[in-house]
Amino acid sequence: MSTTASLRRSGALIEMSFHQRRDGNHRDSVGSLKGFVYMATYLQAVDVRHFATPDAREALTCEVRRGLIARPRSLSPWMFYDAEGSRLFEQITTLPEYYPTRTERAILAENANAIVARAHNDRSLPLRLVELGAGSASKTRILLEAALCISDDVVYIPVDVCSDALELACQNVAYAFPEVRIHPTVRNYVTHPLQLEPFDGTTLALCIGTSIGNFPPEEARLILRKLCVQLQTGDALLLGTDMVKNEPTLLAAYDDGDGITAAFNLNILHRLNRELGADFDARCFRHRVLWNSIESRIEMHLECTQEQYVSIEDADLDLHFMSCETIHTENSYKFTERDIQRLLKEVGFEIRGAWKDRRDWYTLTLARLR
Ligand code: AVJ
Repeated sequence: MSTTASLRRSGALIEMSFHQRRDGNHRDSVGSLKGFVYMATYLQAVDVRHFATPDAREALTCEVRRGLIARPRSLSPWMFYDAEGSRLFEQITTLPEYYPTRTERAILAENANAIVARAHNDRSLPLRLVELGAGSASKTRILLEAALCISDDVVYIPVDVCSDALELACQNVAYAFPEVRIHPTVRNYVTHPLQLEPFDGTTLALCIGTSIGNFPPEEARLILRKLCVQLQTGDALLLGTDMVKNEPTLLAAYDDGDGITAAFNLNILHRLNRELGADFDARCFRHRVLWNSIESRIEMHLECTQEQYVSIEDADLDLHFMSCETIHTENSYKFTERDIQRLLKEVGFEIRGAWKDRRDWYTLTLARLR
């Protein structure tokens, strides 16, 4: 059962939804919630301290036990996105080496009207945009602007594991488009698939920012299949995918000269120290990136540079890291056109259009549910 807190600013309605456990405790999916969420300067503050739940810690503890006991060791990329990780990722998106964000934004700036018009052809009906992994929603505003051109009833559901990022997204959107109804949802859509209310209009699901690239093909199919279940025939999906390209460009995008991506990667250890009482010495780990051409993915690892004993109190774990041992923290799969077509076809979508940049570095594909 979901619980809704409503905040009202003249004209703009923002509803936050949280999942309620059987024992009545509210919970967000994962990630610590700050004491207060200020939606916009005009809105009243909501004390969400009691929303920060043992479950967030539980999900973190389960993941740590799953990933750090196994060999090779790994941790899931959703663990990057606590407040500090989300902040570092926003910084990454501004780096000269990290081309995906600005390339996608340029494609959207040129084609948002065409994309939205093709997704929503009955202008008398409301239009709902549901975004998986919305982050700060800085690019989504381009799509919302286009949506408001063809429908005067637009609903936006940003979904993110990090409430701080979501807070920023809501502020950005509520300020720019007070007429948009915003329903932010703090949720880990990987571990807790999204549940959408029935909607009497068109839903355009957004999986942009190449976030689908974090998942191996079978998991990507599973995530899109679970999304399909929440959509109706005629609803659409906009999928953003980073394409396979020359290795030096790919490696530089994940190992920038300023070391921001390295800090983003190492932040996972700092997070475990902060939230699970671990005692990682992050100075004894270094950021490693490699291009796995067989799997068509960039891999990020943390390599132990000095033998280390680590205890993670809340996970009841004592670990021994040998020098050169690694923790695999992220995959970023890169796509070919055939990969995109196969993925969308297999989960039940028919492709309605594709938009690229002039270097074919990035593709936005619009698909409709059959
Ligand atoms: C947010 C998952 C799309 O894989 O490109 C950026 C995350 N990792 N730099 C990506 C990321 C390192 C990003 N995604």
